[in-house]
Amino acid sequence: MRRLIRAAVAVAAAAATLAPVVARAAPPAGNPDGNAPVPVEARAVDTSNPDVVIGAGTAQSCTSAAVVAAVAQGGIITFDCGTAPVVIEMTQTAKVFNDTGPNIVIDGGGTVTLSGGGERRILYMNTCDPDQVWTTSHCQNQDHPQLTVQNLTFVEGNATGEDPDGGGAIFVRGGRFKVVNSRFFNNTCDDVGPDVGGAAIRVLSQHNGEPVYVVNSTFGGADGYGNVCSNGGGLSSIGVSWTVLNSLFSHNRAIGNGANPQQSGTPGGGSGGAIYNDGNTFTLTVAGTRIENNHANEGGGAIFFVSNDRSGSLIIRDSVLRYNPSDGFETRGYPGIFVLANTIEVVNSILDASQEVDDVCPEGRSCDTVALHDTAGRFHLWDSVAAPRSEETFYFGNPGDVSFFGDWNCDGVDTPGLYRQSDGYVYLRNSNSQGVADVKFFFGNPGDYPLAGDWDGDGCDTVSIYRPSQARIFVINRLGSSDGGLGQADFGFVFGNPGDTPFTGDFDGDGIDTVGLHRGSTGLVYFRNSLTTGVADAEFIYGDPGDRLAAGDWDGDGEDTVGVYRPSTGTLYIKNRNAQGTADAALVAGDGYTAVAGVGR
Ligand SMILES: [Ca+2]
Ligand SMILES: [Ca+2]
Ligand SMILES: [Ca+2]
Ligand SMILES: [Ca+2]
Repeated sequence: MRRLIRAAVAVAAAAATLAPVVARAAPPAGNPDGNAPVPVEARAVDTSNPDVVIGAGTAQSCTSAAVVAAVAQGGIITFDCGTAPVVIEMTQTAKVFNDTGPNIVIDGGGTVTLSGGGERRILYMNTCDPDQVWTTSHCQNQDHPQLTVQNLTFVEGNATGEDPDGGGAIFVRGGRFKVVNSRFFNNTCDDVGPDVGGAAIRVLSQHNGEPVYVVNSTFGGADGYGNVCSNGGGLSSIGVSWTVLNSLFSHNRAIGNGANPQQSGTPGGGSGGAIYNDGNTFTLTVAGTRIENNHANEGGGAIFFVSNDRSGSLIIRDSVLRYNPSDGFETRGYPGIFVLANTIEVVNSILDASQEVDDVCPEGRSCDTVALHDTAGRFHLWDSVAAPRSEETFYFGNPGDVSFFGDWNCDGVDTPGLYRQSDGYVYLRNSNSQGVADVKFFFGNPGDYPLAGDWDGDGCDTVSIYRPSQARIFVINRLGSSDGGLGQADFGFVFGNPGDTPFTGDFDGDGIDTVGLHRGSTGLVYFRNSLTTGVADAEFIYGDPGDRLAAGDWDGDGEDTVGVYRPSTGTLYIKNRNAQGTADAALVAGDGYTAVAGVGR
């Protein structure tokens, strides 16, 4: 039976409005790279012969009251709101009655958005709620109703303070539930609590433990669209199995704190940035899915999966889980995941703590890359300033040596050098590999800092020194050899303040390297473009106290600019202009590096 449902009077606030342009630019449904096979029972339902149509061809006819009435009636529900995308502001939660259906399908046709306005949950089904009619004596395990939402967008649902709690956009207990081609943006639930979760969806008590299918759907998907709750920014459940296919979760957050059971003196929560699954025997299958840039205050920036009796299974296939930081805890070897399970199966998938960052070197340019020096005296030379990337590692020198890079043999490739401050010895190597020094000499006084650069533009780097006690730079355009002393500097000049750390680069692209200084306590960076005494040609604040600074031509435009390695977060921040402001790229490098250098190759 096909019936039109309309509100008798379209109240302005309750009527649909044409979606603003920004809503049309919102992330699409699903993971475009997902190719997991979708079982027939997980696919969208044919809604070409609906039982109920909401609206009469215009946005104004699509009201909250019409949606509430249609859902209460059940059956196959579609919309006729005109061709343009519409947002229906719900003034009441739409609730399923358990004696309808048993199949209930809500199909938004790809143009309908249901909004909770930040005020209320959008959709509710609960076989154990007497107000929605009890249809069996065992409400927690019954095969109906079977609810499907498809081609719909849910925004700004809010279940804060609700009982039962969680499920900002959708709460389901009992029967079966399925989500296809749908999107969830900016939904919320309680911000603290040990077990409350599912800013987008919370599900309990599915029939015979059969899975909830989530297919080709998006949760968050871009900065400013994420879903946020104490636990489970996307999905949350107890004792429920899920099969998540070809979907995208990003920018969702679990913001509670104190975990579950909560540590004393805390409100609890903060686990499962994207997905929070608790219970005994259940299975979470994630396939063809991307989970990226979600965050948990406690455990599992991407997935928190706890099978209390260790009978559950976590299966991840053909998926990418990348950069889902867990501030509290995660399972070793599974970045972004905390898991207690019988079986953990990861097949053809990427689990990575680092963020994907496009190569900062534009196509066709020749750019510097990065080398990091670790506390063990090992160099890590990146093949590109990008993530993912590969790196070469090799030992050279002793732990504690001051490292730098330069082109000692004028072949266009930078290789490492070391300065042993205790005895003023310089050790240079002409290849990026383990081995002894190719060139060795002494220069300067104990306590001096080494400076590598091409001070005369002849294409060869040499080693000069900065003497902090005098704030004086001694420049020399030749290398020593054979354990000899280097003799007199070519010239010297005063620049900088004692305590500042020197760095070198060609900041104006004239082919001559000059000297800058970095004040670690404040992040002040200043440099001159000539090797003479005088005021700085540029001065700006970059980075935090404690950052390690380097200069390099990251974008291949001929000018060296700053980058910093931040030990506290293990992150490298690259900037393509010598000025204050946000980094052009932030790359997770890892912990435990003492120095960073720009490396020409
Ligand atoms: Ca070289
Ligand atoms: Ca030179
Ligand atoms: Ca220069
Ligand atoms: Ca540059």
